[in-house]
This record gives sequence, structure tokens and C-alpha cells, in this order.
Amino acid sequence: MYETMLVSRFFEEAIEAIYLEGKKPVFNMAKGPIPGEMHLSNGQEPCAVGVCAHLTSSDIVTSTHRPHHAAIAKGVDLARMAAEIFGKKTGLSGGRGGHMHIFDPDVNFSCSGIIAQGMGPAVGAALSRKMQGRDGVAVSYIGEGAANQGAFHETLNLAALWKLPVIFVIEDNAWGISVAKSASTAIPNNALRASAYGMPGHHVTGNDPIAIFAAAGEAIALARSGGGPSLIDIETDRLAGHFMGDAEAYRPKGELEALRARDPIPAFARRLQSEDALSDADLAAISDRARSKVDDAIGFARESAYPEPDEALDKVFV
Ligand SMILES: Cc1ncc(C[n+]2csc(CCOP(=O)(O)OP(=O)(O)O)c2C)c(N)n1
Repeated sequence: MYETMLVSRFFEEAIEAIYLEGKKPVFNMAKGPIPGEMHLSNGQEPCAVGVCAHLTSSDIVTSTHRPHHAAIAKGVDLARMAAEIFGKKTGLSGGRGGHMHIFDPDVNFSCSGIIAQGMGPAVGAALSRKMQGRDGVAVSYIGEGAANQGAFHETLNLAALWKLPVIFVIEDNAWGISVAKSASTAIPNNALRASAYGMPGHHVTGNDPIAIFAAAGEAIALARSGGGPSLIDIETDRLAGHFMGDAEAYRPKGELEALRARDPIPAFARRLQSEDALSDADLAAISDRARSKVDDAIGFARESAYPEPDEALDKVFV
């Protein structure tokens, strides 16, 4: 889990640097090797690894517009994901989707720029597995802002009614763009909503990968044994803006510094060391391995060709 968190962090640091190429001095989102919006997940890595460590490639994950950490934890091909973000022909969707639309059927991963969009497909996938008598669970990640969408209430109701093997995971980073959770949600944590639908709710604090792993283990074991869905609400931290270029004027003074001081990756490294699980040499070796995976993926994306203009209408169905 620690190595996967590092791969995700190094990957996003590389994407962040490349994203800024060509976009200055006046920030222009359309310029540079990675045009368009960019939502980074740094700080939220525990939510990805703590849950996905329980999954196999045949389990299903639907993620959000902030998908890199979950995609990496689910085992999405890193090089082809990087190429997709660059809009290259070798990308997972031939460069047509970009960073908010990462699809990898080999590991059953998808995501969307539409808030709460993945909830229906996750429930549908779980229903199809159940009807076909096939094993497997579906995990639907959403943000706490998405938990106020109609799709949230409809999908939780049906999943519980039909006892489907689906786990709803809320990454509560306290902000929906610039709207604080306290300004949009009447209850302190969304796990409280689980009982209204007749499913177990877990509320995990501390942005702690081990605590998330424990809660997810219980929820996934229940789903695999035919016990139906669960809701896991995780308090996590978004260590950057909503998207790159966000001035973050809405954050109270000092908040970002306080969040960065409790960055979950160094905290996890310190814990693994203090429990004698990993030595300094182990940590250095893991870091080297993670960096070289990222370098390879970014190199592949950089060197790959762009699609030809006359391919623009390929795979467009009219
Ligand atoms: C259906 C829909 N409504 C609005 C938007 C615009 N939008 C993009 S991100 C976002 C906030 C999402 O907040 P949250 O679910 O908490 O996720 P986070 O960005 O914090 O990861 C909104 C409203 C959208 N993409 N889709």
C-alpha cells in the first residue's frame, strides 16, 4: 500500500510539472502538453489503497473526476493512463478521454467528469454479477459533494433493496470546489445516512490507510458473502486546489499548511518505521522503484504519437 501511494504521488508530481509547461505567464488551460482541467488527488491516496488492496482485477471500480490514485491502486496500466492524459494515440482511449475519463476494461476501472455518474454503473455491474451468479464486488467512489446528488439516494436504495455486492466510498475532503461540506450537508458525516437505506455505515477519520483497510475489509467481506452493500465515509485531505489553477481563496488562512503538515505519505512511512515493518533501506528501495515506474510511464507518454486528425471521428457512433 505504501508503494502504491508513492507511485500515485510521484505520478501526480510529474503530471503537475508537465501540466504547467506552456501555460504561463498567463495561465491558459488550453495550452501545453496536457490541455484541459486537471484535478489532483494528492493527500487522498489512503482512500485508494486502503480499499483497492482488497480487490482483484475482476472486481469493478468506478471513480470520479479526481481519479489517478484510485486508478493506480486498481492496477490500471500506468503508461497507457499517462498517454491518455497527454491525449496520445497510445492512451487507454486513444487520447480521446483525457484525465477525467480513464477506462481500463482489463482491470474493470472507469471514471467520469460528471459528479456521481459512476454510482449507477457500479450498482448495475453488481446487479449483473449477482444475476449471472458470478463472484465479484463493485466499488463506487464519490466525493462528499456528490453525496447530495439524487443519484446517491437512488443507488443506495436499490443496492440495499436488492442486496447487491457494492461498496460506496465517500472521499470527504471537506470541499466541493469552494463549497465547504458544512454549507451543503446537514449532518456531520455521511456514514449516518447508511442506516436510512438499511446498510452498514463506516466512518473513518485520520486519513489513515490502515484504518481504511480495516473498514473496507469488513464491507467487502460482507458484500462477497452475499450480505449486501455498505457505505464507507472517509475523512481525507485535498492537498491542492480543486483543479490546477485554483487560487483557493476560499480556504481559511493556514489551512493548507496544516493539511500538508499531516500529509499521509510521510506519516505512513514514519509509522512503518516505528513499527519496524520497514527499514530506511527498504523505504529508499520502495521510493526508487516507485519513481522508476513513473519515469517509464511518463517517458512512454511523451514519446507516443498524437492521433491523426483524420481519426477524429473514429469510434464516434452516429
Ligand atoms: C452533475 C455535475 N454537476 C456539477 C459538476 C461540476 N463539478 C465538478 S467537480 C464538483 C464538486 C465535486 O465535489 P466532491 O464531490 O466533493 O468531489 P471533490 O472535487 O471534492 O473530489 C462540481 C460541482 C459536474 N462535474 N457534474
